[in-house]
Amino acid sequence: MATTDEWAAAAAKEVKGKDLTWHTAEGIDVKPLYTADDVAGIDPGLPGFAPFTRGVRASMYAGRPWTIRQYAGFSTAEASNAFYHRNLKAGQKGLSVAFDLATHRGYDSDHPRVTGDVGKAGVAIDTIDDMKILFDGIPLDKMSVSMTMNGAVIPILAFFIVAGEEQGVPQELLDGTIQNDILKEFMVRNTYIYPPEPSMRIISDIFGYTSRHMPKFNSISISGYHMQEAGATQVQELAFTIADGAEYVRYGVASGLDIDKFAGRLSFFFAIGMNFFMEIAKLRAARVLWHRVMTNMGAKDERSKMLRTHCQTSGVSLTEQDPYNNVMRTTIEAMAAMLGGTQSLHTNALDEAIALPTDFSARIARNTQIVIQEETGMTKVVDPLGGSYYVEALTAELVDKAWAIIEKVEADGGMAKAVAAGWPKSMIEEAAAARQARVDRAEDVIVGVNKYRLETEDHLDTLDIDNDMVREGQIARIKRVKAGRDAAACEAALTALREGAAQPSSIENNLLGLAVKAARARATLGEISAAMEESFGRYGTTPTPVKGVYGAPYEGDPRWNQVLSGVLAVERRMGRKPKIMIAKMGQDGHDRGANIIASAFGDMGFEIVSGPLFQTPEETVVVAIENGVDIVGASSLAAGHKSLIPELIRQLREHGRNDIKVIAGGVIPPQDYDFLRNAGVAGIYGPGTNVVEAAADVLRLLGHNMPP
Ligand code: DCA
Repeated sequence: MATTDEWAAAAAKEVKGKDLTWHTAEGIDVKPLYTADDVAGIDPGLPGFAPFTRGVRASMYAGRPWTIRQYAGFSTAEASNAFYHRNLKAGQKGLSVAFDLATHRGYDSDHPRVTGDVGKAGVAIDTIDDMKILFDGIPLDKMSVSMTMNGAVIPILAFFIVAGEEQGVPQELLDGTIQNDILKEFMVRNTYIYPPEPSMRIISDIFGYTSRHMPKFNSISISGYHMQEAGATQVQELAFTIADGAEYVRYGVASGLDIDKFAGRLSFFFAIGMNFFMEIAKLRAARVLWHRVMTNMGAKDERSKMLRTHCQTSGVSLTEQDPYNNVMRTTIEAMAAMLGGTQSLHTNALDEAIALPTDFSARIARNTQIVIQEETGMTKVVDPLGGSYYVEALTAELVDKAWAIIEKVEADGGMAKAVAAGWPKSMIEEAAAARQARVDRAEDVIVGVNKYRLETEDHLDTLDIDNDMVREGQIARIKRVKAGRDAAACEAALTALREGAAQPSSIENNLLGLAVKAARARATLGEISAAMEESFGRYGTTPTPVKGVYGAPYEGDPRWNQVLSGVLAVERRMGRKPKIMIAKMGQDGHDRGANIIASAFGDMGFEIVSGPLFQTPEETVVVAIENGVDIVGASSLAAGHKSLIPELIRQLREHGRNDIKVIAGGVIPPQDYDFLRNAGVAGIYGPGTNVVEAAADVLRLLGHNMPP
């Protein structure tokens, strides 16, 4: 039998001494070979038994495969309902509702701040009537429904409960999950409404209400997904998600709940990216960590310590370029999710990098899971990678690395305090900027983007939503609902909610309980949100870009130096640094792209003006003019670009400031480029743009003769 030393000598000879260690972004040194020595002392136990490393059920998929749960929703309740029926007929097993950004942020569709957002990145829900139409013909006692809602979680859950009631399904029988994870919103996704403290009260109130009345309902989906999408490493995603979970449990207990009465209904949600084995190990490590955390917090019931999770394949791993490659990417990620032991899975559609799925792309995405479940035999053996030297060693290493961050969070007093201090967000943003630099420098390969790029891209048909039509329809329905309700009864229910929000939490003042009464009285989503806003206020932030992380690896790079000289030349000509404002308009809080651009351009010598989130075009123009910027870069990831950016240009012209150039970046389908150019957009930078080249282009716009 050969020894590992003999193997090392043989391998070194083959590669002429080259170091084969892979230094991952997580700070893990992955070796080219794992052996029994690496798993000495590691016993992953058995599936269905603590600490659930190998899965939460004894029989796992051999007994019942994971739930195929595709996240979907767009335009109106009618259109989304029809889409759900088609998908369920074709083999989907559970529902997952995507709401539009107006709904997320607690605005009715007739609110002037949301003209660009209604029905765009999800379905518009303003009233209980919308919710009833959304689930028409879908029995809510038989179908488990997940709802991604965090900001307007109280009215949405109230509408869901009342929709069930009016379908004849009592709330005790409702099955599903509400995302309800506000901490990660403050960290990465920004679809909050209220400040952190009242937002945490909302969560405890939901735990209280659901533990009393909705025993089958998962009261939260503690989500790492958006952290990875925002650029977090797998260790960061793991650590902050588990730490978020611990914080929610602490708040639940502090509100007077018995830990074992609600913890069994907490669920999780992770992203699955392209680092195949790391993702498998991450899900296994998550279960070990949660079991440890919950044991330390005094949970007795094993169900309270069992981490059940949904997964979604990674959106940021998909490319606009050569998009059929996305089918392979999603397949690989789906396999990692199942080999890691997920309970439920969404597989992204191949056009997800640029638009909402069409029926065609949604079918391929769904069938990716069906093929794995029904054609491959992969589900027949529980945790088939259990005992793999590499997977077990990696699982243990991820547990240790994440635990170190969790301990730091706990030393800071828990995740709410850490989020308020801002360091988890900065850590993620630094990881995002570093990753962007690795991609732009082609150190991390993305096929079809920074390697093997096609000379010409094939056109892909994508879904476009007529936003004006959806908004008009919604406004008409809001009017009908308001005209048909008992105005006094509705006002009384809203007053009770207003007063409940102004007082400390109690069973009588439970916000969800009060909102259910308001929903029965036909109060709208905007009215219910506004009733709480009177006491809680509305929260807002301005991004602060990280410095030096993007630029550091470029030191000495010739192209980088050309751009730096270009910026200096413009600075000399203008007598000040060129100024670019990074603007986020509409209710789209996805600020990863905006932050990366701000960080990178800042490192290249531009002066950056970061606009606050959720601005109207008018507000953006005011900030741009007051700060004397040369360029406004509008970052759009949620399909509002066709209304918000032309309006911005119109407003600039109205102020006589045609000299301020407008560029656009983010998720913008190529077929919209001409429309935007005709509206006056000077440069468009879609997904896969090299940021240094984008800066070179901006210098050209500023009149500098930049070499190609
Ligand atoms: N043998 C026997 N029973 C099983 C087995 C098995 N092998 N596998 C599952 N079951 C049972 C479970 O006991 C469960 O019932 P319970 O809730 O009373 O324990 C039921 O079947 C449903 O299975 P589960 O694995 O819980 O799957 P889902 O209902 O799809 O729930 C979960 C998954 C992650 C817990 C949930 O929070 C969810 O659906 N999240 C989705 C979040 C989402 O879509 N986000 C969008 C971005």
